[in-house]
Amino acid sequence: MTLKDVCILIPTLNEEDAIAEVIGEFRAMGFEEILVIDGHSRDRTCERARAAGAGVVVQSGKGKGQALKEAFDLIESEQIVMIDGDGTYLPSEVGLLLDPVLAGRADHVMGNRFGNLQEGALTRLNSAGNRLINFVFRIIYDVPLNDILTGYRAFTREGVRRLDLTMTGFEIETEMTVDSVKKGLSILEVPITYRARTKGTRTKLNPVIDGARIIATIYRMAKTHNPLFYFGLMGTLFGMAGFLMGLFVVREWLGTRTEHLPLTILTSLLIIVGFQLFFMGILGDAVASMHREVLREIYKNQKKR
Ligand SMILES: Nc1nc2c(ncn2[C@@H]2O[C@H](COP(=O)(O)OP(=O)(O)OP(=O)(O)O)[C@@H](O)[C@H]2O)c(=O)[nH]1
Ligand SMILES: [Mg+2]
Repeated sequence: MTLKDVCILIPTLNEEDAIAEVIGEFRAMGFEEILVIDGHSRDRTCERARAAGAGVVVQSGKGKGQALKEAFDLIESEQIVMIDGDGTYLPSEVGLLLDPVLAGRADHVMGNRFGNLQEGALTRLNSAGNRLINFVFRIIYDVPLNDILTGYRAFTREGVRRLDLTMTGFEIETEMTVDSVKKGLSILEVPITYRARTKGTRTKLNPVIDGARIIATIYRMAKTHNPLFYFGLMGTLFGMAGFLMGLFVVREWLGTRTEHLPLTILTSLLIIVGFQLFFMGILGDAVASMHREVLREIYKNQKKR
């Protein structure tokens, strides 16, 4: 196994002030296969990346997710490291991520930015948003990961091939993490450094819009992984609404003998729908566990062959 079997993958969009240094550091360490997947930068990112010794492909569509998916299909190296092109991650820490993959100890290694989060690297809003998102993830998926949105990761190509990625934007990291959990890849989290972006570069991430999209993705993907949570949450909301309305109806009747017929019907409907959703969750849960078992068997057999 040599560094020749490793591809360094860097998505970029207008990162002319940072990209050359990121590539240069990897080249200095002996990495030869460096692929920049560019999102139609309007600055000199592509020229600088080429001059620094990387292969450059301009993505066919839009968004970081679309870029990464397109790049994964192009890469033939056995191991893949992905890193942002904005200078926020340290190329010198690549060993932390790559070594476990090379040693066969993990299919997917994730760099935990909270390991060494430097001043100014995350705005207060982004930091709070990240922590909230990780908290929600841990509740739904019950996997002890601390930084599911990290942009510094290493994979085996085999691991990446097993992922079904559909998101085009900044939801891609969520999808990579969640689908790795669903597919049963061996995941490892290692603490890394996260710096403030290189001067002159600008974020493409909108904390409110992208944050909401990410939480929606986590919840939506729970439908097949944790149906009890997915349907249970909806069922609880319906049930609670029914319960509160019922409380009102009963109090009115006990107090003044006033009957609220339409509200009574609505109350019963809400409670019934709430219970039904809950039972759907229980059924879904059984189906999901059976499906997981089948997948595991199939994968085990594939590996044996
Ligand atoms: N190819 C491609 N790359 C993108 C696109 N959007 C962002 N990127 C790159 O993806 C990486 C991450 O984007 P950032 O804007 O830094 O987002 P972030 O790291 O989540 O947020 P910050 O904390 O603000 O750095 C950077 O290298 C961007 O240049 C895109 O649409 N296409
Ligand atoms: Mg960044």
